[in-house]
Amino acid sequence: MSKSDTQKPSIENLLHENRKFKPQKKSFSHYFLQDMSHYLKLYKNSIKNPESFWTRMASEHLDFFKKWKKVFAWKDCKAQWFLGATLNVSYNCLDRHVQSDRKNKAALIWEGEPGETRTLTYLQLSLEVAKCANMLKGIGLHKGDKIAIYMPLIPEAVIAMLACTRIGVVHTVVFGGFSSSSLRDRILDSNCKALITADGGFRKGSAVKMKEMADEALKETPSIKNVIVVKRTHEKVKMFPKRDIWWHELAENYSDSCVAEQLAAEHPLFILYTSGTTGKPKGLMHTTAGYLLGVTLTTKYLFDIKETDIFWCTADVGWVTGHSYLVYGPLSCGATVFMYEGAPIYPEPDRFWKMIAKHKVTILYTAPTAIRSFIRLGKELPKKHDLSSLRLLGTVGEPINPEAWIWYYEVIGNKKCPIVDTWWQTETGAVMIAPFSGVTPTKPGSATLPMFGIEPIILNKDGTPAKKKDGGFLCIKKPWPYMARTIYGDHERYKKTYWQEIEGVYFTGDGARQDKDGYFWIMGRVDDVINVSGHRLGTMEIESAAVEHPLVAECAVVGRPDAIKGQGIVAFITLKKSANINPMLKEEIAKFIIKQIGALARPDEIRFSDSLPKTRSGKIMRRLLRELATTGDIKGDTTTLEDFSVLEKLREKDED
Ligand code: 6R9
Repeated sequence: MSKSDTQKPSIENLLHENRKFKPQKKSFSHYFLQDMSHYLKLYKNSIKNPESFWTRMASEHLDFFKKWKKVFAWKDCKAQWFLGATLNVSYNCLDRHVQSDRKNKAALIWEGEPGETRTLTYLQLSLEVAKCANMLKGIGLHKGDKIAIYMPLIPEAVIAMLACTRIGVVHTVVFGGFSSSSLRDRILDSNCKALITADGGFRKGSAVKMKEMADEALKETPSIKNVIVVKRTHEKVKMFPKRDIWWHELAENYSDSCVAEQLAAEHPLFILYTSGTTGKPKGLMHTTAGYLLGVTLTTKYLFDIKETDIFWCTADVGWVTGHSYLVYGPLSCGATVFMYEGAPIYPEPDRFWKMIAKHKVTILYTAPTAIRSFIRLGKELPKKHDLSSLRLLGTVGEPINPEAWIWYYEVIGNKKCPIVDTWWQTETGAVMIAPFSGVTPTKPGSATLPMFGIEPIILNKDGTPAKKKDGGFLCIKKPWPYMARTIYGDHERYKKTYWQEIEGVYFTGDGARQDKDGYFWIMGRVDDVINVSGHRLGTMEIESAAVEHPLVAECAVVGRPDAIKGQGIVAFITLKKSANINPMLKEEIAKFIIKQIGALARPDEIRFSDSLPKTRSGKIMRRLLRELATTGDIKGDTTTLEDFSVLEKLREKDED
C-alpha cells in the first residue's frame, strides 16, 4: 500500500453499510457489563495500565498453584507472561468445577452423525481425562513431549486434548479431513512421539477411513512410537503389533485418578498449524497461562456465558476456533458444550436446526460461509424448527457480508439475538475484536471494537498511521497474553512475519479501516486487496455487493494483472438454485455491483460456477482462483482443498 494508494478515495464509498443495531436492553442483560460507557471506561484503563489489568484478570478468572513474580517480559520478540507462576489447564477446565456446584452439570453433550447422543458431566469428563492422562504416561510420554491428535469430532478428541494438558504433553491436533501427507508433514515438523486417532468417523453418511490415512502418513514418521486408536465406526482396520493399541483396551489398565501437573505459565500448551498458506505450514505455538486467560475472558465477556447456556461452536477441533471455543474457553468457564460429529446438512438439509431445537442450544458460533450456504437452501428449513432457545449468535473466520449478517439476525435469531462477529486468528489465540454481546451496538459486516487490553491500529506500510477512512494494515500495538509465542522450530520466521513486517508492532496480514465511531471493518487479507487503476479495492467489498443481488448465492473476487489498469477484477459466482441463467445475467450483476460501489468496481469477467474451491475449514481459496483467472489453469498447491471436483468444473470452459 503506497502513499498514493491511500490517498485515493476508494474504500470510503465501498463500505457504505450504515445500519446500526442497538442492543435490546429488555431481552438482554449482560452478566458483567452495564453499558457502553462501562465498556469504554474499562477498556481505557486496560490500555493505560496493561500489567495491572492482566494481573487482576488472571487473579480473578484463573486458578493458579503458585502466583507469578513478574507479569510480563519481552526479549527477541519472545513474550513471557506471568513469570514464576504455575497452573494447569485441565485443572481449570475440570477440577475447579468438580469441586463446585457444577460437579454433576453437563460439560459435554455430543451427537454423532448417525444420531446417537452422549452426555458427560464435569465429574465424568474429569475421570475420563485422568484415565487418558495415565494412559499417555503408560505409553512413555513425559512432560514436554509432543503428540498428534487426528480424530473425528467425538468426545475422545476433547478428552485426549485435556489429558495432554493434565501432564504437560504438547498436542498438535490435525484436522480429521486432512490428507495423510498433511498429517505426515505436521508430525515430522513437530517431532511427535505418539498419535491418537480413530478407526474413522462418520461424514455425509459414510465412514471416513482415518486409520488408513494415518497408516499412510506413519510410513514416513519414524518419531511415532505408539498409536492409540478409538473404535468409532467399527470398520475393519489394520493394527500394527507393538505400535498400535485400541483406546478401550489400554484404558482397562489405568485408574481414573491423576493429579494435575503444576506447569510453568509459559509451558508449551499446543502447536497448531495454519492452513491454506503457500509453502511450509506454520506451527504456531501457544503456552499455558496466557492462552487460557484469553479464551476464558473472551468466552465470559464477549459471549456473556451464563450458567444455563449450551454453547455450540461448530468448528472442528482441528482449527483454532475449535481449540478455543469448543474446548478450552467454554470448559474453563464451566459451561455446557454441544458438539456434533458430522456434516451440517446430513441426512436432511435441516440437521443443524433440528439439533438446536432438540438440545436447546443457546449460543451458536459458526462461520459466514456456513450461513451463506444455509441462505442458499432457503429460510423454510430453519423456520420448520423451534429455535427460540437461541439467545446469541456468533460468527468467525472471514468477513461476514451484510446480507448474511441480516439473514442470520432475522431468520435464525428472530431479531432477538445479538450478532457477535469475532475477528481473530490462529496466531492471536482468542478473539481480539468483537462486540460485547448485548452491550455494543452492532453494524452488519463490522467486528466493531477491541477486547480489553487489545490495541489495534491501522498503519501504512512505512509504519505511519493510515487515514482512518482509507484503511491500511491492521496491526496490534503491543504484545498480549494470549498471542502465539513462536513458530515451532523457526523463531526467525515468527519475528519476520509478525513483528518485523512493520517494525515493532504485530502485523496481522489483514487490511482494515475504521469508521467515524472507531468501528473496525476487516477488508480481508492484504494479499486479497486489488488495485484497479490506482484505486484500492478490498475483494470483500465487491463480494458483498454481488451477494446482495437476489440471484447470487456466493461470490469470490480475485485480481488479475491488467496491462492498462494494473489489475482487473474477476468475479467467480455461484447462483441460487432458483436462478435462471439468461444471457443478460452477467451484465445485470455487473451493473448491480457498479450501482452499489461505483464504476471502478466493474468486474472484467464474471464466471458462473457450481461451487467455489474451499479449504476444509470453509475458507474460499482465492489463491487458486487468482491462478485460474491469471493463467487459465491451476497448478499450485491444492492439498488443503476440500472438494477436488470443484477444480475440474472450474477448469471447464465457460460456455455462456
Ligand atoms: C479464527 C480464525 C484468520 C484469518 C484472519 C482474517 C479472517 C477471521 C474474521 C476474519 C473478518 C472476522 N477472519 N475472523 N475476517 N472478520 N470476524 O479464523 O483463525 O483460521 O487463523 O484465520 O481469518 O483474514 O486473518 P484463522
